[in-house]
Amino acid sequence: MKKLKTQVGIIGAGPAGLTLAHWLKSHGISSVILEHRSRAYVEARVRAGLLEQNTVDILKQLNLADRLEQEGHLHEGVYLSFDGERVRVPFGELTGGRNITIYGQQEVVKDLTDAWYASGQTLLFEAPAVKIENIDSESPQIHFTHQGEDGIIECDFVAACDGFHGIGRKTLPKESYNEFEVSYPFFWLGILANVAPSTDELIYAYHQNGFALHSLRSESVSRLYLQVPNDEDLNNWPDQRIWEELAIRLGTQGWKLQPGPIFEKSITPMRSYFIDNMQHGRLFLAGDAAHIVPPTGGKGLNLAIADIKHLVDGFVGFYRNNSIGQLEQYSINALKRIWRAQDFSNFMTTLFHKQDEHGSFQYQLQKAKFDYIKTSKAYATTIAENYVGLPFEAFEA
Ligand code: RFL
Ligand code: PHB
Repeated sequence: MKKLKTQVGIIGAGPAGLTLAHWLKSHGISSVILEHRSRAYVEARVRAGLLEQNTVDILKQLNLADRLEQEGHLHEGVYLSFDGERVRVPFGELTGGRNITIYGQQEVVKDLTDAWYASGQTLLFEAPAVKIENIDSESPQIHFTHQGEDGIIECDFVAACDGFHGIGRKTLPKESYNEFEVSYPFFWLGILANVAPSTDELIYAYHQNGFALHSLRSESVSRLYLQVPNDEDLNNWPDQRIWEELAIRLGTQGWKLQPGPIFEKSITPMRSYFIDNMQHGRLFLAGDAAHIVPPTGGKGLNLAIADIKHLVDGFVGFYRNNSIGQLEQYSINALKRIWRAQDFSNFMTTLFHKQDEHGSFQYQLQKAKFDYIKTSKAYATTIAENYVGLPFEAFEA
């Protein structure tokens, strides 16, 4: 039996778990990370690309942003398109200079993993946590397996950063939280293609055929998404059909979408989910383990990092200032932003996806919102400040 001892036992080497580990280390608090999957699998998993200002600031502050600063793309605005009419929402002038950066989630994960190993710390890949015990005591344990051997982490606290399907939420006593869930009646088909982006900033589009999004990863790699029916079969979408449909939905006068070789294709369900308590005893949940938003606002990874800020405040209070107060307030503090992000993600999803017949009452509401963005600086500001991410002070009542 492998036995490890640390202050905070972390389950999951996604953005939440890795950021927590680094941030704790910067305060002299020890942790060990367990990751179910292999390093190759985690580093190849294609997901988010949009980093909020707060996320970039945190990674910079932790000295983890060298490559992000070199290779990430700063975006100072976003294009919104409706029935072929495109408007730009500028971030800088509406938010006092806050922006977003495009940099792949798996690149963040690579950078943080490299830096963790470079500083001689422990992260076990292919080491699933199988059980969390004694969370009501002052010395909880995480049971795991690694290389055919059983193991145990003895720690002061367990941080379950283990994503939507992890064991953290399953360990939380059922009676300690309420659960909220909405499933949308459409999926996203996402592609990565070896072609220069046909846009300098992201384009979100409503079209009578459905939603489309043009994002990017680099000067030579484009990331695009299409709204497709629930449970759609990828086989119905050969490359040519994808490019044709993207060109129709994103189209506007005088603009052309450049197609190219697609090297990754996947389908994602669209869901809003969260629980209204993220802690019990010595167990704390962060990131997708506690909440999922539909990706239309680009909030999931950013919310995960925001949770970590509150959790670090709590652990620093406990270890450095001998106070449990902040830790006890963790869920309450994190939930303020989670509610805001749930609302914004739902807003962006319902504004740009086809939900009812083109021309229906629902459509007219969507169009009324789009027209209002064009004419009202106040409305555009609301969108811009949520999109780039509200500063932490905005939630301090
Ligand atoms: P993760 O990234 O899922 O990491 C959890 C890790 O825990 C491991 N794990 C375990 N390890 C040990 N023992 C166990 N028992 C374990 N069970 C699970 C898992 O293998 C995994 O490595 O959660 P985290 O850290 O909370 O991060 C959340 C983000 O990954 C997620 O919210 C975003 O990817 C969502 N998202 C987006 N977020 C953004 O902020 N901006 C975006 O532009 C954006 N675009 C997206 C997205 C998600 C998408 N998909 C595929 C769901 C676009 C898409 C298409
Ligand atoms: C992405 O680049 O993958 C991306 C960007 C913005 C979103 C969702 C995904 O809203």
